[in-house]
Amino acid sequence: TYNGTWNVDRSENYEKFMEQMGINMVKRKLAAHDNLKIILEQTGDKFVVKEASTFRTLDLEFTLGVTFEYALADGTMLSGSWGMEGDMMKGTFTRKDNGKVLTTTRAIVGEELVQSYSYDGVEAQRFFKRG
Ligand code: MYR
Repeated sequence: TYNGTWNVDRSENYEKFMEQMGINMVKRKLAAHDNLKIILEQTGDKFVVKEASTFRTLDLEFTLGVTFEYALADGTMLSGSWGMEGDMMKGTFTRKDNGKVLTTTRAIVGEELVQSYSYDGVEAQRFFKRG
């Protein structure tokens, strides 16, 4: 189950990923230490998400397979949805400013939640531990 509190522990290639996303260096440096915390609560197809970081706190809800909008911390708007493929969450989101696609997955691997990100040929991962 994805339910619970997840604190980011470490990231792989996240700096490169943010660069590909067009995030400037100052923001990338800050984002590398954003202390991201995600609280997930799934009931059937519905997820309630609470996100907290050094940048902001945000509450949102989505339903699997249903398109919603999501603003990145820098204001970039995404539109897309999450689905389930087996036990893995797979999200496909489109940037509203340039139409490019960002895909992301969440999976439980051992004791960790691993989120992968892919955009414009660059991939990254962030690893979360239960809080
Ligand atoms: C959620 O389930 O947490 C809300 C929806 C997430 C949408 C996709 C998130 C992509 C985040 C990419 C961060 C990139 C920063 C440059």
